[in-house]
Amino acid sequence: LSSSETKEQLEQEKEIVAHAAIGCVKSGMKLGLGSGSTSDRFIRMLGDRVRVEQLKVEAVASSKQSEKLAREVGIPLVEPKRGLRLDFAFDGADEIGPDLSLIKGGGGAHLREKVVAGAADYFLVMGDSSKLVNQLGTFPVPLEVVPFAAPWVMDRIEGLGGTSTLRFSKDSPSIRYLTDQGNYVLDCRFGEIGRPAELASSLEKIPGIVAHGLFIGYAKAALIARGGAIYVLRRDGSFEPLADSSELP
Ligand code: A5P
Repeated sequence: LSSSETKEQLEQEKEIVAHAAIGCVKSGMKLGLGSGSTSDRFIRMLGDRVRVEQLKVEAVASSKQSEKLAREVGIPLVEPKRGLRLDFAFDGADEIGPDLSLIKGGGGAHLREKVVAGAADYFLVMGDSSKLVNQLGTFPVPLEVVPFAAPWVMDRIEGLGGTSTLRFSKDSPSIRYLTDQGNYVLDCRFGEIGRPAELASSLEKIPGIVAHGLFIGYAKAALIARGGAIYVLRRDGSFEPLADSSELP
């Protein structure tokens, strides 16, 4: 495959996996909406179902961008509130390990994505075939950091054997990228991450990191599109074709 064919294939897989995930949604559900290109597709499809089938759902958005899109397509939005639990949260990922540990935050929204995933009874990840990896670590781990702390967080990352790069805006490369909360993002490389949970707990000890992009123990399952087929990766490591989205959870 040429790289453009591959890109086209991955775009198609994103469409197929978002479509499969939509099959889990039933009227009356409270949902968490992820961020990124796969989640955007999911949000558009959900908007279609809300309009066409008069599906009654309420959703919490995990980024300003997803919030804007959800409003545009007519999904009723709610804010976090005491006692609110979500039936499902749906989101993409940058890397999906065989044990469902994830790297997220390529789009810089991982803090709110983690909050939303943590408020859901079932966090379902949607991935094209490029997202499934044997070991995490090719994609850098994003850290949302308080600007004041950034230089010392970079020193601490070096102390852990990693390297970090401050993220700049894609549109204006001289401007630092800012998260929805007004914080910086450091993209960190640690080589292959053999023990993601250990790295996550080391990162959690560093003051100034508001959220890291490792999601350990959050996902209940991942839907992976490969060509025209959808597979389900579960916590027990099973990886099987999905017969019917309603079999989840
Ligand atoms: C956003 O902050 C990320 O966590 C996304 O979920 C992740 O980057 C996946 O994005 P795509 O669906 O665009 O690949």
